[in-house]
Amino acid sequence: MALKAFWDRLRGRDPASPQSPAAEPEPTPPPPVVPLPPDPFSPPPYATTPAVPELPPVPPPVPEPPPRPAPPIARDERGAVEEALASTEPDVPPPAPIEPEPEPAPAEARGGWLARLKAGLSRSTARLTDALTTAFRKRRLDDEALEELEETLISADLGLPASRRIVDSFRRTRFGREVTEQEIKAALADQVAEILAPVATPLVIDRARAPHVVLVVGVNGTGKTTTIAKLGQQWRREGFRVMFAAGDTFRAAAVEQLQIWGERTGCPVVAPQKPGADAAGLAHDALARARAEGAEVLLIDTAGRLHNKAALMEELRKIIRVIRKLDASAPHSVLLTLDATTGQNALSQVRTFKEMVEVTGLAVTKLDGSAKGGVVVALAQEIGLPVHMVGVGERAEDLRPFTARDFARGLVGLD
Ligand SMILES: Nc1nc2c(ncn2[C@@H]2O[C@H](COP(=O)(O)OP(=O)(O)OP(=O)(O)O)[C@@H](O)[C@H]2O)c(=O)[nH]1
Ligand SMILES: [Mg+2]
Repeated sequence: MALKAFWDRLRGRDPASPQSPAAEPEPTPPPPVVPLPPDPFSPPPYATTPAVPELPPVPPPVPEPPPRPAPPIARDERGAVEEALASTEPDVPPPAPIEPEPEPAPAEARGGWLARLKAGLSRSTARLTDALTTAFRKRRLDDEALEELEETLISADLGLPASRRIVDSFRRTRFGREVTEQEIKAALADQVAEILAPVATPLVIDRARAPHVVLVVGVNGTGKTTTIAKLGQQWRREGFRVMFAAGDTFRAAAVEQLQIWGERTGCPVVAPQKPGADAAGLAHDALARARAEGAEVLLIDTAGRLHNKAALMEELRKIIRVIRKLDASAPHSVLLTLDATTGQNALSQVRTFKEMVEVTGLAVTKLDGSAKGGVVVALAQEIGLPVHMVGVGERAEDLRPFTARDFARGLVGLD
């Protein structure tokens, strides 16, 4: 039922939304606040761009673009993020010309994203299930088997603490019993779901903030800009007025990428007038404009790569300092994007970004790729930050809430 409602909503048309003019380069005092129109679905009062074209009712299925290979991130824990931050990731290629977003066919909707999640997790799943099968077929769950289970879980990126926790639970409840592979898988899925459940929480927009400011941070290539586009689309369809700020001011291609997503999703974009403009000033202007124009959500994109960690930290902190001059409670969410294909490196990325800013939640992207999904369990156990959503593709629709049970069962290869 929930899926049907979801697709029904997806098929319903949003009112086309105009886009904004370019932002002022320097912070300016906010113009007087325009009162909100009473109907939240009415077009927002942003002034300028052409309407987003009406989508064809039932477009033919469009083949998925091949996922971009993950950026080369070092696996070494110490210094891995430093390296990732300093790496010379090539610029994101300019996005394709704007075309109407294809509506996914309903047939794909049913189980489509779960199937993609499972396909993406298959690398982790295969490793887990192969090892489980070998270790436990017609065997008692004795000390040796439990040790093998622990090694298997660690090598599937679940990390030592979560692996220990799972194995201890097996030891308590099933020790010495003969177990089937199915039993082990189901029990493992339950254990994993138990670890994930406390962190599986949605990012809830507080309309009273007007706007709720979401600062999106993360290593380059982890999916910040794409996740902003996906969130913009999702929240617009839920009736929120959403604005984007192109805070990754260094690269013209990054600004252009967000502008194109803005047009596709009907979200106005506040962009710098020239590359290299001060990101904090841009964020300040964007917040002033979002307030003045009655936006309910402001998503701020940021640069993932500066020449070193200290420079990135300074830039992010400055953005926060400056927007707090307008709203002392902003940003209301600091969303860290993590590329699931990088495995354990995600943990050191979270720790590094937590030192820089107060990260409030995670978006785990590229779970449709050859993901090392086990790391999400390690993140839940060792970091405990909310995992708000998962990315399962490159399209604006390819964002899903993170659900513990689905993920856990996908990880161990159960339907
Ligand atoms: N398959 C897949 N690809 C994704 C997903 N999310 C993002 N991508 C792709 O990953 C690449 C990088 O995404 P971006 O959103 O540009 O990443 P970014 O963090 O903004 O990168 P920088 O701006 O360089 O810091 C793009 O090619 C995206 O299409 C996802 O969930 N699945
Ligand atoms: Mg980007």
